Amino acid sequence: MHNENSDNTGKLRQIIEGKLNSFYGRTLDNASEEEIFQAVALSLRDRILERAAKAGEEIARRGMKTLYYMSAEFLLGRALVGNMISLGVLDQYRAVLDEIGYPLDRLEEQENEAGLGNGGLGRLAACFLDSLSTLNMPVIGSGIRYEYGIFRQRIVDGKQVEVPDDWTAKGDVWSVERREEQVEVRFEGTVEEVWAEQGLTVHHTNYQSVLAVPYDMPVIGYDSRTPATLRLWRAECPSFDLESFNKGDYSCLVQQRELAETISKVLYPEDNHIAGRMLRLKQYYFLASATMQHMVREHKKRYGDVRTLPDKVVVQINDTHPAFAIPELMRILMDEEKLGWDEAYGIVSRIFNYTNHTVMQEALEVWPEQMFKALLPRVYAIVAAISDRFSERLRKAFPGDWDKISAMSIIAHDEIRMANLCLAVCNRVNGVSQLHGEILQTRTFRDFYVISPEKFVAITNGITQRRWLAAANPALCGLIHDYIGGGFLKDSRELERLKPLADNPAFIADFARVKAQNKRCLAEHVKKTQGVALNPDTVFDVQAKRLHEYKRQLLKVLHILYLYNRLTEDASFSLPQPVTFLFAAKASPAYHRAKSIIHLINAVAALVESNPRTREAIRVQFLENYNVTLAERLIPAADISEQLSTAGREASGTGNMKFMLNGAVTLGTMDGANVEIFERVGPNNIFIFGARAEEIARMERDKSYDPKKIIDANPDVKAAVSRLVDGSLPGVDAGQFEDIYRSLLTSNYDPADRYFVLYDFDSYREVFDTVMKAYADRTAWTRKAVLNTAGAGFFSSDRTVAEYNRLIWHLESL
Ligand code: 26W
Repeated sequence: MHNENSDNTGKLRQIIEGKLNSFYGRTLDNASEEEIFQAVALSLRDRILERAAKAGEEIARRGMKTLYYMSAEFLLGRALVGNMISLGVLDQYRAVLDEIGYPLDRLEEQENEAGLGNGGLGRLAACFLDSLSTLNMPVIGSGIRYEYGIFRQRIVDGKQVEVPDDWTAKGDVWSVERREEQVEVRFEGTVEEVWAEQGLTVHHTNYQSVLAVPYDMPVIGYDSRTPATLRLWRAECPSFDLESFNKGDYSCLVQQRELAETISKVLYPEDNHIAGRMLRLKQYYFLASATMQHMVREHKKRYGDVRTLPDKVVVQINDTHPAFAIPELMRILMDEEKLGWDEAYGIVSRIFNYTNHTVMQEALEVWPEQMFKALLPRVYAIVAAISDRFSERLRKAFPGDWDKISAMSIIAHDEIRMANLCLAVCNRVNGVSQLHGEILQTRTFRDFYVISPEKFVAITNGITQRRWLAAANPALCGLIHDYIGGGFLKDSRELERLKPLADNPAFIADFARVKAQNKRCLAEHVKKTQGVALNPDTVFDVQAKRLHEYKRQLLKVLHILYLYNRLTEDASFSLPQPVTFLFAAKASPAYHRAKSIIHLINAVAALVESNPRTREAIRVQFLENYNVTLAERLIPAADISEQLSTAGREASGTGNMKFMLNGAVTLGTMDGANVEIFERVGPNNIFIFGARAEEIARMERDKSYDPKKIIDANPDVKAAVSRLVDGSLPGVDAGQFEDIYRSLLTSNYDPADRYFVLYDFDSYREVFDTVMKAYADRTAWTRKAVLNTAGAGFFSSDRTVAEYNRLIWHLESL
């Protein structure tokens, strides 16, 4: 055994050295740490690509159906350790890297994470690829290879500053460029329809061409024979056309080149809000067209006939952003493959499925009709035709009900509504938690549910336990492994076997020790990166997610101000133990109120710090630059998981699942997947507060909520809110937080306190009190933590993906 291991490490060392030699002309002695990282990564990529080659051949040979998972975002994070775990070579690599003097924990810092997403939707796509590969299902993820991912966040004087994220600055070791598979994407120009004997011919002239060049990143799941392909498209200018060059049109050419290359330049950092920007429209059509051209080309190469497409492919579109794929496939089938409308539509309507991720009105994607028409004349004509036919259907379904017909139309009021297009055409439409699915059917898309109830499904989100337990929390993973074996990595339901261990004192002690260790690690990391010392012996109470009003970071801030007031005014008031409130969140750069809330968090942190009595009891720390890599350190160190969204607004949440899996106890509203977490852990192991979704909906309907009444009736709320504007926050200009204050109390075009922060305040305060008392009984608390980990099996993305497969995709496993 010992010999075999040292043989293996010897071989592995040779392989890494070989990569150093052939790629960089270096040896282990003179290579830089960066080169070592690249060599190690390349050695892993080789293994993955070998499996991919075999799997690809087998999939083609058996004629297996393939899923195209289309998404404008894939929030992958770092790949190094995850790939080692998936390939089952982590220990081997660890040993070799120790031996050559580049311990893995240090080497992994060489990798810039691929942050090609904003938050939940993008990270979900990444978890799905891991799970699909783990289940050996054929999948191509299709996205955009943004040159700049989500911005890096610095905090300067308490305020967010955005820094460009040049994630490929050191190259991109994992990807394979496939230039020979490039396709051309056409924008603008004029379209002419010519009817001749052979049928319709469409002439598109004077268009602008952009090249879409694919970069394939293999993503391998745990112990998988079938790596997923993540195909990311990069926009390039077509090669110089000599004629215009000679005509002296040089500057025009340079302009066009720039235009082309801006398409994949940067990820839009808005989350749950969409402004009708032309460049964004270009990005989304670019993705759609490249993917559909590639899909049809592959299919024809393999099977010859586009009519069999629905037997061989299925497309899932991750929210509406890739929905241009629908008219684009129509275009290809009609204009290029010469099918008639009905036949083309029959194919398209069997292929596409749409996942909705938000009920926030401002996130529903609509495009100005004129912009759309000018940019995509042919695709516009197809959408208009789909829209006309759908309207006819609506007139039959709802005769005379013009309001309803207009609300459901695809094109109306000079706008193109992408969700309505998806609802009209797709085979299945799904919500991402049970509650969210219900809200889609009964409210958001109620009228669509009336005409096509069979389309609607709800599939609760999930997360991959490989990344969010094995990679992020090796200590806890090891502990679980020692007690119940490693089966849970492939079959998450095995985590249930931890349940009886909640009453095993040895296990409880081990579990608590791991948590304490993770808290120390986080504290060390924060010390290193931000230069501040956290006390790991305090409770770590964490709210980490995008900054958005509906997620109600503000509720927590007001509660901290309340605690500050009580601690400074009432000598008899105390907390059972000191608490560190950790916030981590990026705000969209144009979302001023969200940025202001970040500033407020930092101002409140300074206020708490300025007083000796409050400083002892509580501490507020904002952690810079929340991304996948930070999440992997932060989540394993959390005691309390704050999930405070206004009930009915958070479609699912997936952070809630990551915290739960890592033994944090949820303090949250009955929203999104929190409802299902509650059902799985039971009322003793979760802390629920606040108005339920129906109550909120009722108040919204009858406009009965008036936050002023709450302020007047509750002096604690009043005192906390007053702090926003009474000049008592240190280092803050007068009027700085006026806007936040007004958002709570004044209605202008928005209702006052539209997210019911003050309404839920008292309920939050009460439950926080209960949480603090519960935490004081350390054994009882750890028991709750264990039961959370034990109950998290359901929330594996393996289960989610299996459900999509059963209800929508119908793929076979290799
Ligand atoms: C185009 C602007 C834009 C960008 C992103 C609009 C909307 C989005 C996403 C739909 C926002 C998002 O990430 N939604 C989150 O999706 C997660 C995965 O399903 C859910 O768990 C979260 O509740 C939901 O907010």
